Amino acid sequence: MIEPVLSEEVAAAQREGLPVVALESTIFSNLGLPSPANAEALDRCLAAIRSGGAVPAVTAVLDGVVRLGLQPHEHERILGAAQKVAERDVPVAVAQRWDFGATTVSASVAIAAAAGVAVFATGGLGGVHRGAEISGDVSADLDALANHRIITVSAGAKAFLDLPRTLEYLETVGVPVIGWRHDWFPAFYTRSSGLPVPHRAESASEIVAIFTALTRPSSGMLVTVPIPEDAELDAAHLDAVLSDALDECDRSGVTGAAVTPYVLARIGEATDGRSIPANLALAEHNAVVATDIAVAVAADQS
Ligand code: PSU
Ligand code: MN
Repeated sequence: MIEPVLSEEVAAAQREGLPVVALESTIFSNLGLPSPANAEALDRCLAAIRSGGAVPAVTAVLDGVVRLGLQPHEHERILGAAQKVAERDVPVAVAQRWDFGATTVSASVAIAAAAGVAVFATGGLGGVHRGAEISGDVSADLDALANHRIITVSAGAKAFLDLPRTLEYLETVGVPVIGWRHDWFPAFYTRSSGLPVPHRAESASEIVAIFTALTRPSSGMLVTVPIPEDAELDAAHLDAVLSDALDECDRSGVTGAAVTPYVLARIGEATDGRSIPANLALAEHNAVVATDIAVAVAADQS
């Protein structure tokens, strides 16, 4: 079983029932965002969580230790070269004492839920990849949401996924998907995929009420938050870029865990870097919403 080592601050917050928001580390590593945007993303997410009155808890595997909540001097380490750690890779990263394992959503929800943290913020969730009927490529993020008791806040799932199948999968594994003040499943850089979310909520207290009423002892839920309007990218251009990038993956044999970092990098180039500020804006905004929810969770439990 995962037994994360908590920072003193996160341990104290958990003891005292104070709000905590977990963050993954893949998006801040060289697999998620280029430098120096990754450092800015981390700073903005940490600041948003603190200014909303919660304690941020970044997950990572550092020197073979599963961590939840880092010291300020350690933040530098998660900005660098990383080995991607999904939930199934956590035991390997520990046993082989990986220097820096960057945790994805699946690993992060497993780690945060193991410590009883109720809220986790990310940028975009992994999901069912286009062509999954052939490749079988379905992100472990989806099963992790179904198997750990935590609220995940994301800007929907990445646009280059098969979003209808991603929603179907979440339905199959019993994960509630709740649109945050919005009727549409967001497509990361754009506010709507054109697919309706099954349910919507207007407030953090509604989210907490749903979380409290979950039917299974250890399953989670997804809150989808659209990218702020002023940061949204042009959907038509993005579609063209995505198709090209996915074709390139096919041609050059990029598969599995390498697909997401590859496509993200191509989108960055093809949008003249405009995907980067969009990514930062949505990650920060998700952290803001997650903090509101974490504050409501703490109030509910006190
Ligand atoms: N979305 C992003 N940047 C990322 C990811 C998603 O905009 O870096 C990462 C997340 O950590 C997510 C992971 O959990 O990609 C999913 O990877 P895969 O498709 O291999 O499961
Ligand atoms: Mn995959």
